[in-house]
Amino acid sequence: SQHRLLIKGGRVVNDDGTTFADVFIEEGIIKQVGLNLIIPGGTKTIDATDKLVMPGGIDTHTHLELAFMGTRAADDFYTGTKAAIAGGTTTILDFVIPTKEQSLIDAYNQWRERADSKICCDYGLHVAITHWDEQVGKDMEILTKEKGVNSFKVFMAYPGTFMLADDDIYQVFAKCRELGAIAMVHAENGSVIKELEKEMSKLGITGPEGHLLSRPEKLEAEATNRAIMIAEQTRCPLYVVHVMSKTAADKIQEARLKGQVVFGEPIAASLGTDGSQYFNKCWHHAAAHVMSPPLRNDATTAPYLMDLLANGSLSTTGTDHCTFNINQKALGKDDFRKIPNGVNGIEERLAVVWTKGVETGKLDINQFVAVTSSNAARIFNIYPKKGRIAVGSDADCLIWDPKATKTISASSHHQACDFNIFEGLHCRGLPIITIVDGKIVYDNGQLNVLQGSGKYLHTACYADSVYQKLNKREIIREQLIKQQHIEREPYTGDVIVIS
Ligand code: DUC
Ligand code: ZN
Ligand code: ZN
Ligand code: ZN
Repeated sequence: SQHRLLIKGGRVVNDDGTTFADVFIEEGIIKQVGLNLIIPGGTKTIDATDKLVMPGGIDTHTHLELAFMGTRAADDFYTGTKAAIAGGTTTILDFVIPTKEQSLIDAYNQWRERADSKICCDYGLHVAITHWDEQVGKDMEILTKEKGVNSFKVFMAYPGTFMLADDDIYQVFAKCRELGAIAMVHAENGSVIKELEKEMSKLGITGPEGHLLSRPEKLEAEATNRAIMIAEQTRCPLYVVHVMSKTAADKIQEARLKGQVVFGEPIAASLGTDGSQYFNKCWHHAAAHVMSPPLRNDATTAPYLMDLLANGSLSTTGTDHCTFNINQKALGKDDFRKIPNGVNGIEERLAVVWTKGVETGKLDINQFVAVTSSNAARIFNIYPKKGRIAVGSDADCLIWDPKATKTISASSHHQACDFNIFEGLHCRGLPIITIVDGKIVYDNGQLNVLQGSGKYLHTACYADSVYQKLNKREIIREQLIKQQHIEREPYTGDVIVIS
């Protein structure tokens, strides 16, 4: 029966070790892991000889059917998660982004409604804070206490729509700290970008290369550093989304070496391709790569980010999957500022990380599981329900063939979008079977998903773990400040007001 599965003869890979073991699944849960298991009759067996059995991927960063820049992302919760499953991802974390007029709760409900009817795998939600006032603080509390949200993102870019100034960012981070939530940031200096964009138009640069030229790497590194500083001042853990450059990654590494709780997320695009395409003579090729922060125009960034994943300075991999068809990108045909921002990745991420990380000898197979799944599960507090092959965990698993190969192409991908920024990339290491909720939903190229079958993950805030460390620091900091308090004779002379 479909309710019982035995995965036999494979190597079970978790982030902390590898064992030869069989895995027995019943009613969507892993019930036994080991050898010589006693299995009820009527169990379907999957032969995993010479294959790896791994926890399904967790994509920490998606924007399915997002209304953005005058249009809506081409992949919705159905096509997006179908593609995710074909690529070995079995959980996504999408971003609720309220409009200016919308309350956080309204926006959250809207996302739940959209996702629940279409989604094919389990999902969680981060919530973006696009303006700050006391009501927003109260809504953040409701979201954490009643709605299962434990992460909030601020934008340091997109002035006029999403961008927050430093004082508001401080308030959001302080609130996260109070609630035990994790603060997330899109780190780019939006105000300076706006000025550089104006300079591009003055110089007559209206094509996609202007997108790159108006968003220099320094602006990403500066904002990353500033977000880290504000997180430090508010004693809040910080998660930097879409790390796109070497110098931004360096800021995260430095802060971690000093003991600050900061996590960095490179994405499939920043690990698997580069920004040279912004100079492609073909407009739509260049436009397809437009995302923010941009891909960097050098061959050294991607391997550098992989090195930092390997040494633990960067923690997870997401995608920022937010696809637009060529005719949607064409909204910006005369002005790069109007090209909808977003790229592919939801389907390609695991193959890209394996090809660029494991095949190159930088990551071992346990690190591969860590950066594609387990670390995300731990950071967003869904571990070990997700991110682990173990008794009691959800049966979201992959049968991975390290020898399987394919060439990525828009002509064969499972996304709704008509372009793929990884076109032509030759990958080695692929999922051959994807199991979601104990069911085989992808088997050697064949998808068998059920629209609306995915469930929302209620995530809890942290009361301890990373926070214990922060609580200790908070006490030490307050003691240090108090020690510097000076007892003084009060001033008793005149006070003169000059008006
Ligand atoms: N960047 C993108 O490229 N797309 C969606 C939102 C974002 O910040
Ligand atoms: Zn972003
Ligand atoms: Zn072309
Ligand atoms: Zn994003």
